[in-house]
Amino acid sequence: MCFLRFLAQARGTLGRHLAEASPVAWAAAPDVSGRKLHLVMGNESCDLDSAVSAVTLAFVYAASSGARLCTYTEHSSPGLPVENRGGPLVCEMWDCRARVALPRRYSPGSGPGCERYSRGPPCKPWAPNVTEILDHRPLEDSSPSFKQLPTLCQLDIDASVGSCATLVAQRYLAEDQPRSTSVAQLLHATIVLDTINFAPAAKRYGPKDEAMVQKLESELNRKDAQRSSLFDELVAARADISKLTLTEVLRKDMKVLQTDRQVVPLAGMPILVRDFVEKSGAEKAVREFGVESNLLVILGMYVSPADGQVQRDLALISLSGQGQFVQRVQQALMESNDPKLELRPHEVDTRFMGGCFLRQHNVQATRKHILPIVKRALLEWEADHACDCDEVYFFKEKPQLGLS
Ligand SMILES: [Mn+2]
Repeated sequence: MCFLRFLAQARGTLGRHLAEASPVAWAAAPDVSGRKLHLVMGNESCDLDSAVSAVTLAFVYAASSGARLCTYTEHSSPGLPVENRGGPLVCEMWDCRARVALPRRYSPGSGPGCERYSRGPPCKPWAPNVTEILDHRPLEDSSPSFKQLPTLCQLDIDASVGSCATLVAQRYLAEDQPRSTSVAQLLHATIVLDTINFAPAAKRYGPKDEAMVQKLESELNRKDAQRSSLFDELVAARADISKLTLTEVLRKDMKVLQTDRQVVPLAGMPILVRDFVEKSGAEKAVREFGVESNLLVILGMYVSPADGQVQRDLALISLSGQGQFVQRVQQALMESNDPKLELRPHEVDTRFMGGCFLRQHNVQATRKHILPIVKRALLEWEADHACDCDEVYFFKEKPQLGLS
């Protein structure tokens, strides 16, 4: 099977199901045996790893399962900014305009078939139909979606690898068929990028990443010496934000932290936040990005094209002026020991939108490390302030009742 033809077919299938058939029509359609719809989803931020893992895994499944219908989409959680704001969300690989925000048109459970899932904690409506999850981040087993996963759902969660593409490469290489140079190239490039080309200083890889890249290179007849020019090319492509608006730069690689009471978007950008906020229109972009959230976390990274040196910084901004809340999260990040982020003020301070801006001197720490620290701080804050609403109500009402 040809990978490009598979992609075209998958896109056509998805388009037909979403554009022409309503969920009602799906529900009414007879469940013809052998016509199951398999969905393989990446996560909402649609980075290179997410997109490549989803499409290549779909290809492997399609060829090995004999499924007549196999398609893919990006994961878009209902209620999150990615889905509703529309516009050209550009990911690292291709223009997402051609893609469809699935949950808006499809009511889960109404269509024939089952869903397969790669990457990320599944969003709630899909969870009961998920048959498999591949990820290199631990799943949140406390989340309601996790509890809805069927008992037979296979979990392939391996935090030791730097790239989810490594887990897909393992599947791809384990079979004799299908073979595709495009698939091997995509998986190879993604692993090289995600592991920062196996840079020892960044330590973002494990033995499995190395083994899979070597196997892919032997399939592609490449030498490992060619990796660094490929890496440079990929880094330059990823850092090229010249065609994006500033809001798209913020959304390009975002994750969303959700608790019962809050939604906190975390942006990951290929430039330092300190440089981003100097650009004209930055404030408008930040407001668009963080509308409806109490807190925005923006992580910046700059890789020097000359020597590959990495710099990182971060910002915490509250659009609703929740200074104490920002301070609490800042404190949690500053005090973190696992890992120590080594956060210190920038040489030149900024007052941009009243936010908190810090250089991160431990450049090995990534969003993967920062996300759980922020989440813990949110939950602690919520636990401490759980009674606030009742108390305010009580004190407002009490004098009225007592005095009148
Ligand atoms: Mn990844």
